[in-house]
Amino acid sequence: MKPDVLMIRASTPAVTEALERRFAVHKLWEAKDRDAFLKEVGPAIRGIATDGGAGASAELMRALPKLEIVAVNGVGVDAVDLAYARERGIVVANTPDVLTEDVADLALVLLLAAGREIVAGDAHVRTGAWEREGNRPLARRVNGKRAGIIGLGRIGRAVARRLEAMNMPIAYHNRRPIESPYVYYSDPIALAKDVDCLIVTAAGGDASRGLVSREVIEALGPDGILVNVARGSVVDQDALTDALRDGRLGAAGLDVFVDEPRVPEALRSLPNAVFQPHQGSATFETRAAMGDLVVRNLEAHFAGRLLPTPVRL
Ligand code: 8YV
Repeated sequence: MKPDVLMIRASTPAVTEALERRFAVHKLWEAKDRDAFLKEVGPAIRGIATDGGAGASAELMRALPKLEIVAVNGVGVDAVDLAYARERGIVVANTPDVLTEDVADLALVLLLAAGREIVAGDAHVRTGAWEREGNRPLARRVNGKRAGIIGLGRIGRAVARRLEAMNMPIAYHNRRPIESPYVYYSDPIALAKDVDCLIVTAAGGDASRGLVSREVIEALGPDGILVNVARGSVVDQDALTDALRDGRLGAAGLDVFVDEPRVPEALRSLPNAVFQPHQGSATFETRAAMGDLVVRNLEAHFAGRLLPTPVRL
């Protein structure tokens, strides 16, 4: 008998089919009455397939008494109640490494797009403003500027490699220094003071909540560029909005927000910010590799084998 797996959100047809070949898949997002659906299928569910945003709350896991594994289609597990999973002996898997280079690419895109005002330039051509009004004002250089990375993990290091190619001196903030060629700052405010561009690649969750505070944003200053491809929770979004509006921060490139997909109008309307709707890992290639890892983690678990990419709880 195929193990029963609860899918939280829709995935690509290929991933859904791969799951359906191996498991009895129950699609939570299709349920009209979530509670009634969980009451009906909940007692049989042994695995969850979810994504980084939806995760798995304690409330959801409580409705699944036979739950053994949560497989996340993403590297971030901040939306999974890890303490509850640990308590219940539920194992958690994620999809590290396969998305690293794509997320780093997007960080670089956002940094350059924010600095060089790519979106406004595009509109200038598209709307005919170039012909009507003439050239656009000058924009900020990015290459050679000092870069700070908040969270020098796998993705942070992949960003750093790209910035090295752009001749940017690199410093970073982690909770503790790690083996790396870059300058360590224990204080994110001091780091922001000393750099021109700050790129946020830290894991989400309580440990990093509000780490890029009002003070950090102020320290980055009116010529500074902030890029966030991590989680909206790492940055004080209200402070960021205020600083961008008042010119106390130069520009921002944001792929992630506090309450996705809701982005406050006050932030959305700012001309010195460039946005993406949480697209860091959203390429055909990476999403296929992530989906494959989700399937392989579930498969390994139900076959009694070691998981390819377990999360240490
Ligand atoms: C996606 C992500 O949001 O890996 C993560 O932590 O944020 C992303 O890859 C998502 O989980 C894809 O379904």
